[in-house]
Amino acid sequence: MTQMPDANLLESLRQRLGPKGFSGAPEDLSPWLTDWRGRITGKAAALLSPSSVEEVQAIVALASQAGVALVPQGGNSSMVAGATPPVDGSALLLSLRRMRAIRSLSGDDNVAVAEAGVILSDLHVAAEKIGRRFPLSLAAKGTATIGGLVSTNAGGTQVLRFGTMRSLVLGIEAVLPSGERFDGLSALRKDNRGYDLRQLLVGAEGTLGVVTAASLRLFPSAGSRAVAWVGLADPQDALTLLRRLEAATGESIESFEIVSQDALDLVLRHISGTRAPLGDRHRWHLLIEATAPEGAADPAETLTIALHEAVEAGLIEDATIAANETQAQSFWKLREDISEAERLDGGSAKHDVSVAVSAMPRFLDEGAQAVEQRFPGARVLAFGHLGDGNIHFNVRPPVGLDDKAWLASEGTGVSSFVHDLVGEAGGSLSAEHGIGQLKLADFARTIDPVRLAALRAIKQAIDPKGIMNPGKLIPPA
Ligand code: 2HG
Ligand code: ZN
Repeated sequence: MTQMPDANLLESLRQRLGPKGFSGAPEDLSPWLTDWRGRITGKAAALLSPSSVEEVQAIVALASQAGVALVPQGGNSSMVAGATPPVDGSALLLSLRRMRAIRSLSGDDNVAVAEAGVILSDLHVAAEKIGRRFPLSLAAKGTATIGGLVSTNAGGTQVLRFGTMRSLVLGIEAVLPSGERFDGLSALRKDNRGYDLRQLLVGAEGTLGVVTAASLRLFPSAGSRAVAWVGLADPQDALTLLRRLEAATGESIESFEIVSQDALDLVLRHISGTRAPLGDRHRWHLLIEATAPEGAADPAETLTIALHEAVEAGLIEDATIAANETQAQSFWKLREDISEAERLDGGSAKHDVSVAVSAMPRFLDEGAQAVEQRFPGARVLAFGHLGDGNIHFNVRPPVGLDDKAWLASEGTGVSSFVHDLVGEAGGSLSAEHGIGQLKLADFARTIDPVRLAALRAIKQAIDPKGIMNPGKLIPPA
């Protein structure tokens, strides 16, 4: 059990951090107390915004002494309320947003060292300036921070080729729950000294310490990219297409995203300036991106031929390739704005699930049927990273019902039902977004006891007082 923060602790923190680093003002706190989806509003007596590792150490040391919990937060774009403080006001909010230095960028090593508060799109821009690229990308790139991306092992739309955050992190600097600084930033390509604390911190959702900086892999800038929009009837054919494209284009396919017609309709309805890339309606759509390095042949040509052959063979119904960068961006907007369109429409019970890539087409069909049969009127909205076997299998309320009321009464049951289907298919109930608060009950209900015991033992060893982001990820005893 942690303690409630008292006046002494708050005063010590205020003195140590100064006016820029400490605020108890409701207007400073309120934008950060509710998760992006608007599902949970927490409470905190103070917002702590350190500007250096030393300040983070001081905060954690003081909180540890007092036995008071801390909730680390980056851009507050979690889909599972992973950075939202508990509602009882027992924790302090620790924002890493002021730590936004890119400490170094090296084209020789192909490594960037970025502090936790660096915004993803700022890192993209900085890397491009030296002819390099940090490939991880996602819709929230304008707000998501490096610390959050590391702590949630973020995925996004380029995982097919570059992997999740875990495979892009070479080093980590973090403040452990004791207040000590763990310096694991050295970006060695090979380091085999046993347990890897850096990788343990990736995806730990702030429960083992505060990530303050990371060394990240860079790649050569893409010389050219081709972005295609495809209409088709059957996700099984989409996978056949993916394997054909991979054979035809080598390593160049980096995104293979699926969008249902319903998801596209939502975007067209709610996001201004959008229009459908193809004339007809199709049950499913794909957004495919291929890139090639500087000097290599433009992938558009190979992609055009391959897609043409796929239409001829009846694998897909229609396809178009963006004629220029503006059009490429407009295709991407249709994909990236689905979450925002869904939110504007009233929200959903979200399920960020994975099964084996080859099992996903069947899951999409049978899963949707099962949900719609069990919860009449509920509408499955499926989209996401088909190439990775990870789909956002969201369920929206029946037409005409109040979204919030439906989510409150049916949401838990719908989610348990979907997560059980995923379990039966041998999949994961969190492919990408993490556990946070919103997946915790179902994670606790379904976790293998051997894994649970190991998880708890690690947590206990590193954070014996339980001050780091309590109520997230680790199922309570
Ligand atoms: C995406 O792939 C994100 O766009 C968000 O992971 C998914 O809103 C969602 O359910
Ligand atoms: Zn996603």
